[in-house]
Amino acid sequence: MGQDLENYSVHGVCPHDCYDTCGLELTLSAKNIVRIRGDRNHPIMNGFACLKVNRYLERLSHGDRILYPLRRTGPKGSGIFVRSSWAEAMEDIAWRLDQIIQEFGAEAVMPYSFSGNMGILSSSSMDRRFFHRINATRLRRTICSAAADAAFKWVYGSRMGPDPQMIVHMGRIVLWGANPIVTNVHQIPLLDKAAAQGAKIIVIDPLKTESAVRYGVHIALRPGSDAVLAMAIGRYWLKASLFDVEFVDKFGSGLEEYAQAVEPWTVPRAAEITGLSPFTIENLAHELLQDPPLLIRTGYGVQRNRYGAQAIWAISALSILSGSYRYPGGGHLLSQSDAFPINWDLLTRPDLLQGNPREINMVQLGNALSSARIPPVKALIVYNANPAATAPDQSAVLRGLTREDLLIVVHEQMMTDTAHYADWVLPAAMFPEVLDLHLSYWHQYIQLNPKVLEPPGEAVSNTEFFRRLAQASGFGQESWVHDSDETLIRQALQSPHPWLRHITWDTLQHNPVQRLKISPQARPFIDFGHPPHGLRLRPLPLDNDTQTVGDNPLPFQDGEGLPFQLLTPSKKNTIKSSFGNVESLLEPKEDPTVYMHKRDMKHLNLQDGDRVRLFNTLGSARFVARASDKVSPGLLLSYAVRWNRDQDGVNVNQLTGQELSDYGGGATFYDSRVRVEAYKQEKPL
Ligand SMILES: Nc1nc2c(c(=O)[nH]1)N[C@H]1C(S)=C(S)[C@@H](COP(=O)(O)OP(=O)(O)OC[C@H]3O[C@@H](n4cnc5c(=O)[nH]c(N)nc54)[C@H](O)[C@@H]3O)O[C@H]1N2
Ligand SMILES: Nc1nc2c(c(=O)[nH]1)N[C@H]1C(S)=C(S)[C@@H](COP(=O)(O)OP(=O)(O)OC[C@H]3O[C@@H](n4cnc5c(=O)[nH]c(N)nc54)[C@H](O)[C@@H]3O)O[C@H]1N2
Ligand code: SF4
Ligand SMILES: [Mo]
Repeated sequence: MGQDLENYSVHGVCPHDCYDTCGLELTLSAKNIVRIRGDRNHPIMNGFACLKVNRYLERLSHGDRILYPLRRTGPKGSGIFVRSSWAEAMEDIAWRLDQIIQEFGAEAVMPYSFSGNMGILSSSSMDRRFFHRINATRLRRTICSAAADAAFKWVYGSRMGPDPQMIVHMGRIVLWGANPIVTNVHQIPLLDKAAAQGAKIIVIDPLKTESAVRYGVHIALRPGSDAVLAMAIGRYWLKASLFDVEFVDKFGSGLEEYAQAVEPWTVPRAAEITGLSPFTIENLAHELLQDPPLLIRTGYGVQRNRYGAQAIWAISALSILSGSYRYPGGGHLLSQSDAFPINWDLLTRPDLLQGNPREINMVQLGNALSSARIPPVKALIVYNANPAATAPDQSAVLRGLTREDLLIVVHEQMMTDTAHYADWVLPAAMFPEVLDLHLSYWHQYIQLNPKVLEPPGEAVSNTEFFRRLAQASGFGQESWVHDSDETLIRQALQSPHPWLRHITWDTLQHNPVQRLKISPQARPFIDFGHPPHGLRLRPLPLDNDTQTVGDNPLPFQDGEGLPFQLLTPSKKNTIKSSFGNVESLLEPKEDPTVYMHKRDMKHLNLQDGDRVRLFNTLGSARFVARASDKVSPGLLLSYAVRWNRDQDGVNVNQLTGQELSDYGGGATFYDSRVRVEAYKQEKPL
């Protein structure tokens, strides 16, 4: 704690779904937070947070904040509520859940949550215990990274990578489907340092992003064609004997099957599919092997399509064939999610589950709510998520959310698009108001977030919400309900794993930021975490064989009169829909914008600033068209995710579908095909 006469500062952790998981410095005066900034003592933040979190005070006391339990009185989706009490809310919800379970069975109850607060308590502790105990439908939390996670596990056995701080020692860095200036801003000083020391940074992205411009070398391939590019490079290396035979012999497996799988992908054929020239592909194949160490830094953009898992597999193969893991800091960095060996079982208590309730993939929420299934979903409990804005096939989702026979409970901080559809809206606390422990999916620090403020009104943490719901549901006699937040953290840290040595509740009190006990020099999968099956080059056992890359020409060609492919990646000043209501972060009266290539605009007779409607068989939405050189012809760009309430009650997810990726059941947001029409006046499609 830093001190001056009246103000003092405490450590906090940014809870948002972002690679950086920033340590923050909260300055308090008379029990109010007066400033939030990046932690000056954290080795990665160096006192800097980001555009969004520098304005956090506005979010903390925002007019949209929900302060009391609210009961719906108007029609579903009208947003008409009256203030109620926790007692009344819990009694009514528990009674209705009980009725539903008696009539339809416990699988008629469905949780829906993702990463509103990434702390382990807020995202997966008491909530999981509650749903396990009642045997509710299990949610497959796939909306973000499931294809990549599954492919990564297939290849390497677990989701780990080199220490991100080692990137400064690399000779070659590939940013593959990642845009760190927007989504991982604390990587930028590290990349800049690497570049200043002579590293070559190559950006592989269909869009000319800010990161592509900053680092100069940009490979603008067609979206969804990464697996083809990576296979062609792998084949080229095999044919020219350019790969690291000794490394592959010692640590790899499945080379023969790999060679068979990549055989069709000659450089000319890959050039046709990727839209790159044969020279660019061959040149890239040579570039990747020069000036090691090589780090491939993949982002999630590369896997939000029907070939997403194959892309990750094929890119991973390059990290193995090049022997990049020989060097400390080299290899493939996508996620560190498995690097934190905490005791998930004690935290989430899968032992409370009886039997084997069905699973529903969250990408298919629309189908789950609006098409017949047995049992039907009769209760939806939403927390840490805003699916009315962020889930694909929004028409189906909104149709489901307006069902009068569906009990919808939303625990939220803000009156979001989803909260509008609720029967009950319950107020949720924000990060300075809750105790939590944070891991990261990028760096290797574990951090404590102490509670420094009382929540306003009657807001409660996620753990407290589920404790109250469990008690109202008749589980008050069971010990799992009564574990305090401190106990939950102590349980999570009960692990014999050497990486967590001395990281305990007590040491975290004095030192809230602690590095896992892994040497930055240790090489993943070589010095630790070596999978019994070796590093797998063997192709993925796809969930859906029809999705083998190359069998299906889409999304590489015009499809069914829908000539444009629409990409909807992350937006600089929001995190998905979070921050979408913080006025100072948004342009005044900012219009929903779609960026187009000027050749396409000319072809459609559009001027910069014209209004257009994008549509496909799923839905439609209105935008302002802007000419941009970020996109190539045939591509459209619109940053996600806006609040529906700011765009005719719908957003860009009107145009995205529920199809799953080739493996791992991931989302395919960036496979969206659309038509563009000048928009003059309202008319039915
Ligand atoms: N400011 C901000 N930060 C965020 C978020 C946010 O919304 N805003 N979201 C957070 C979340 S939830 C996540 S999951 C991460 C995601 O952050 P990233 O991992 O960076 O992923 P995306 O933003 O989805 O896309 C990154 C890039 O992939 C490109 N891309 C799209 N399709 C393809 C393709 O087929 N091939 C290739 N090679 N590239 C492609 C896009 O053009 C984009 O530039 O960021 C987190 N951080
Ligand atoms: N078109 C398109 N759609 C996308 C994507 C895309 O690239 N393109 N990306 C997808 C990806 S990668 C992701 S991860 C998803 C994210 O989708 P969501 O999980 O819906 O994420 P957010 O929009 O950030 O909404 C999180 C909500 O949780 C609330 N919240 C925050 N903290 C707490 C808390 O402690 N308790 C409770 N109860 N609530 C809290 C916030 O107020 C916010 O409304 O969106 C997906 N949607
Ligand atoms: S949103 Fe990301 S960059 Fe910004 S403070 Fe949070 S973790 Fe850091
Ligand atoms: Mo995500």
